[in-house]
Amino acid sequence: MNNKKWLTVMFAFALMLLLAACGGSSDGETEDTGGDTEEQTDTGEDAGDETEAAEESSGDAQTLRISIGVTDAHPEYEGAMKFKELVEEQTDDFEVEVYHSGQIAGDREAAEMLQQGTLEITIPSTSPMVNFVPEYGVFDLPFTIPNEEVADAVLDGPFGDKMLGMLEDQGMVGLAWWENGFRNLTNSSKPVSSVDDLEGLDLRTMENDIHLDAWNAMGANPTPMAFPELFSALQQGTIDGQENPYPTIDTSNFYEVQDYLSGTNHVYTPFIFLISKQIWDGFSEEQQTILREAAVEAGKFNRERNREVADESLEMLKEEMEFSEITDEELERFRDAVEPVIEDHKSSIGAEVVDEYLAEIEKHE
Ligand code: TK8
Repeated sequence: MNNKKWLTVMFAFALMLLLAACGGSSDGETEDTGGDTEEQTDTGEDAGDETEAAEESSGDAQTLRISIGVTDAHPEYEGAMKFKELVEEQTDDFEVEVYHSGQIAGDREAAEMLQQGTLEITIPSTSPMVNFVPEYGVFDLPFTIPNEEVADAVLDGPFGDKMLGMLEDQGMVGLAWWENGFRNLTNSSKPVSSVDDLEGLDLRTMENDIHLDAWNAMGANPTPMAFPELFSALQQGTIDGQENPYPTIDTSNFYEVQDYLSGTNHVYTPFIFLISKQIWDGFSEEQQTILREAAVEAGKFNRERNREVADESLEMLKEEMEFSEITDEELERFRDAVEPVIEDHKSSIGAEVVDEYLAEIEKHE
């Protein structure tokens, strides 16, 4: 082969590689996105923006990616953007990127990525964390925390501090408590206003044995599933219903594929702000202080917004869905049905920590 011909072959080969590389990257971002098609287009665009922003910035700023499961209309996203603002106004050391709608991963998988150091930050529900630290199950005991004021007192006090520290052995550092909120049931087959109405309903639960057992005890037929898969499962009718706080039912558009809403308020789920320990250990004390304070501050903002949005969402959802109030008398029957589940799980969670949690609630009630 003469030189000229060789060059032509090389050029053609290089061009092929270039084309393959361009084609491969364009749809990667949207692949894992949950939710409906509209949401997928949305998240794809946003992810693209973030990437461009990261490329534009110069210097040695370290990128901190935050993965959340809910959409960019949710108060958790607002809190994550507040964290970004607070960190970036104090230091040039970090650049924060927020990935919503489970584009990176669902709660459990994101936590595993933190352990491996392949993702920096996630803000999951505490419930899937029982798969790492069983003590987190206290937060899954139904009908324990009665209102947001008690939730704040328990989480912001010594009990909350102790729980935050428990994931360190698992390679994750807990920096702050945020709020997912009180969970409420939705379904597509019938109004549910009593525990008897749950008979035979196929429900999605979080990946958590206490939730599974609780719904079984109440007569439903629960299946665990990661959050990013939930919208399409509801849409396709592979399950009848699910339970989540009002802001999520609203911002994940569940009301489009669910007709009935019940004000069960059966359990309060905190969000926990987690950073990879591998990555955290590489930061200076000063950097750690900035990140911790920003996580706490953004968490206060998130809780405040979450409560406002919960009220607004409920009003909106009442227009879109048939709402069933649960009477106090009926709620007693829900409580009675799950009572044995609390007893059963006491030993798997740890009897001592369960008693401590219940005493802490009682103190602030
Ligand atoms: C979002 C989840 C979610 C939770 C669930 O990542 O899985 O139902 O309530 O909102 O944390």
